[in-house]
This record gives sequence, structure tokens and C-alpha cells, in this order.
Amino acid sequence: MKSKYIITPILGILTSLLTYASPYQVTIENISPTGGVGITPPWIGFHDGSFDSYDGGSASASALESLAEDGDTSPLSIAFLAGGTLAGSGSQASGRIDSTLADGGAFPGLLPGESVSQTFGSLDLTGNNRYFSYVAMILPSNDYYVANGDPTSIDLSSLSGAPAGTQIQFFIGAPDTVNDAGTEINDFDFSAGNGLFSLSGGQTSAGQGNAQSGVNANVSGDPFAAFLNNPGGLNSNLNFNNYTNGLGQITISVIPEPSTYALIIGLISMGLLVVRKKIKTKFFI
Ligand SMILES: [Ca+2]
Ligand SMILES: [Ca+2]
Ligand SMILES: [Ca+2]
Repeated sequence: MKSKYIITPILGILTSLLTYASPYQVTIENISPTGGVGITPPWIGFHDGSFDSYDGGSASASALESLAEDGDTSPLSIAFLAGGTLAGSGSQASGRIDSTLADGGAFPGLLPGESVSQTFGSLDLTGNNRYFSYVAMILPSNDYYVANGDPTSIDLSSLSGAPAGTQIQFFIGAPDTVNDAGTEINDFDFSAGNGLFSLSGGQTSAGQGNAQSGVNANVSGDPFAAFLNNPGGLNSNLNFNNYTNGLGQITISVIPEPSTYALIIGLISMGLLVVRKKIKTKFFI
């Protein structure tokens, strides 16, 4: 009976810790079928709604071109952290947070079935970091990429103050939503990632390819049918417009703070000691 009174306040403390001490974890998974497309290390950013990566029907910014053609996230990150936007209008004085999620493998991006995670200790999900943006290049391709072109379409504010385990999850690259950046002619002689798919040719260094001078447009139908120098015999699973849900999934979840785990273990140990002591006392009296 007495031990019950001791455990109840401990549970109360645990509940409040889980509610208030909460970092966030972002996990990105390539859900393409075996033999399907790869994704370069995804760039992600948290902002106040002022950052837009592209507008359909408009030319790509050079920072987006670098990512779409070579998987290079540096120019995009620099532009993002400088507070501006790549499309439309908007700016943010300070407080943006971004990252490129590379895994430790020989290929730092995500092949089918691979995933990568990163934890963010402090995000202001009701202010500076309320909205989430992502951009990643599709492999193989010359300038195909996946991104959200609406700055406020992914609102994370509901995760603020939510208990550990709460999450927002969504698919990316659903059929007919992958973009051609319109910056490089689609040509297997200068595409990136060929070697990952046993395709001959391909660019041997960043920036190789012929300028397209086009605009951002959704890729529909067979994505590779109109490529120049198509070697033929492509794995049919490379057709990402045939994937039911898309080519990837992003999960953003509230997780307990590392120090919370230590506190939980400590408090449970204390509780167990107290209970053991009580039981022992009973047996020996
Ligand atoms: Ca846009
Ligand atoms: Ca193109
Ligand atoms: Ca190229």
C-alpha cells in the first residue's frame, strides 16, 4: 500500500518530463522498389514560412540547379541560411536551421530500402522553425529532383509541446510530382548516378551536361523514355511514376531527450529499491 503512494508521484514526474523535454527526429527513407531510383543526401530546412525552393513553370535558381544536377546542397544551404528565398518573395532575419542527411555508406545517399535519421535538439516549431522544406536529386538523372514547392505545406506546429512518440509522416515523390529542373538536357551521356544502376556513360564530374534553358515541370509518363543516348533495357522499376505512394517517406517525430532516459532509469531504479525495501521489510518482520 505504501509503495503505491511512492510510485504515483514518480509516474507524474516521468509524464511531465516526457511532455516538456523533447528534441525532434527526422527520418527519411527511400521506399522505391528493388532496382528503383536513388536519392542524393536530402537537404532539409526549418523556417518561418518564408523559404520557397521553386515555382512550377519558372526557371530554377542556380542553387537549386546545383542540387538538381549534382546533388550538391552547399549553394542551397548558403542561400537558405542567408535568409532569402529561391522563388517568390520572402525573407527571414534569423533562426533558420538546415541540414544535409548523409548516411555513412560508400554512397552517402539513399538507395531503395535505405534510410537516414538526424536529431534536432532545439526547434522553435511555433515561430522560426514552424515549416519544413526538403530537396533531393533523383538518381539516375540529369536534373530530376523532389521537393515541396509550397513553403507552408508542411506545418510542424502541432508537434510543439506534444508528448514523445507524436509524429508527422508523409510520402515524397508521389507519381507525377517529381520535377525536371529544366536546367540540363536529359541525356544518359551526362546524367549522374549511372554507375549505381550499371548504366554505361554518365558524367564523370559535377557540372557536365548541356544546358536546357527550360522551366520547372513535373515529370509524367516514363521518366527516361525521351532521354538522349538511352542504353535501353532499363530496369522497369526505375519508372518512379509507377510507384504507388512515391519514392520516399519522411517522418518527423518527438523523441525523449537523452538526459530524460537517464532520469527515467534513475527514477525507476529508485522506485524499485523502495518497493524491494518494503517487501523485504514485510518478509522479515
Ligand atoms: Ca513555390
Ligand atoms: Ca532536364
Ligand atoms: Ca549532368
